[in-house]
Amino acid sequence: MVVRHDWSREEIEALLELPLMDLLWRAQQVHRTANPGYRVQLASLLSVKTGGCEEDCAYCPQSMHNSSDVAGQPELEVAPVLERARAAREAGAHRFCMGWAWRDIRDGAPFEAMLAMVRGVRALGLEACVTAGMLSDQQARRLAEAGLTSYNHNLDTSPEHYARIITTRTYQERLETLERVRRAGIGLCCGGIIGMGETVNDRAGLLQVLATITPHPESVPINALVAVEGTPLEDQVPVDPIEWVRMVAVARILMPYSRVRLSAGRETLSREAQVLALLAGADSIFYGDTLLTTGNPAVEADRALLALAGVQAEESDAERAC
Ligand code: SAM
Ligand code: DTB
Ligand code: SF4
Repeated sequence: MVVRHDWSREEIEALLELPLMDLLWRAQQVHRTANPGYRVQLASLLSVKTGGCEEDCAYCPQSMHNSSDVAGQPELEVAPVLERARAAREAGAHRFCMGWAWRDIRDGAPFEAMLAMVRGVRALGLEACVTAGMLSDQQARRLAEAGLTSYNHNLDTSPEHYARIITTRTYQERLETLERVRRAGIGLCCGGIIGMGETVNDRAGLLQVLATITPHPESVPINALVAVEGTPLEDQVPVDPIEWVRMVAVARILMPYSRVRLSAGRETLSREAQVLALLAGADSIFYGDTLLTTGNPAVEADRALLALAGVQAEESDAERAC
């Protein structure tokens, strides 16, 4: 299969607007070639540092610029985080993702604790992912040495729509963070959000930036906005589930070997829409009843969803060794 990095925005917009049956057929062909076992990765999330963030991301309940109910809380310590990682592994997770509501990573004790968490999660046989804002080359190198599998830093939307969503950090700064992660040899997890008032052309613009990153990000989270009270986006109309499926399908076609992860927003999506998203080529979900601060489907519901769709969860190294 040819993997391209030169998609134009027009080509991508045309894919987003294909008749649904044609789009699903194309996505299926790519997906079945790239992932013949139809394995789905289960990734559990934990917010290590919640709330009180200096950035003004319009969607985020953790921003100090917004008046959501999320109160700033002290950071979790290493031992309880590893306890949660162990529990996630017991529940069947393959990757454990940890989030910090920071503009950028702070050196000193909090960073040393982050490194200890990464080492501990890896020692449990799980993939480790961190999302904590911008970082320096030195911090990226130390995270790589600690065994970090992947760093999540999203572009969120198109370069044009971005300034309507975030003003305290530029698109260019985000791209530079992604470069630092790559230079350190850490896997890249980078995606965005739909349902923030963007046009189809904006969605194509986001996908174009992602699909021209060489090599493609190893994982691409597709979030549907969770419109949280107290954020400037609290009144956004929920995204049409079929548009969410289209976004997943086009991400799959453009980035055949990347994990396309169904991220925020699944709690309010029907079982049928989620099955359609799996059909469209999604091969990962966030697994566990909370994301960072908002809800996610229960573990039992997700197990039932995978069984219904007839797809298997990826096994962790620990399970494989058994
Ligand atoms: N502070 C770090 C950062 O911004 O990179 C890490 C945490 S941040 C919460 C991770 C990502 O979660 C954001 O980039 C955004 O894409 C997603 N996110 C946050 N709030 C969301 C919401 N209400 N709905 C959908 N996605 C959301
Ligand atoms: C991503 O793209 N989505 C996840 C993860 N990466 C860190 C976070 C979703 C957060 C949804 C809002 C909340 O729970 O606070
Ligand atoms: Fe802070 Fe990240 Fe939320 Fe933006 S998305 S306000 S950077 S925690």
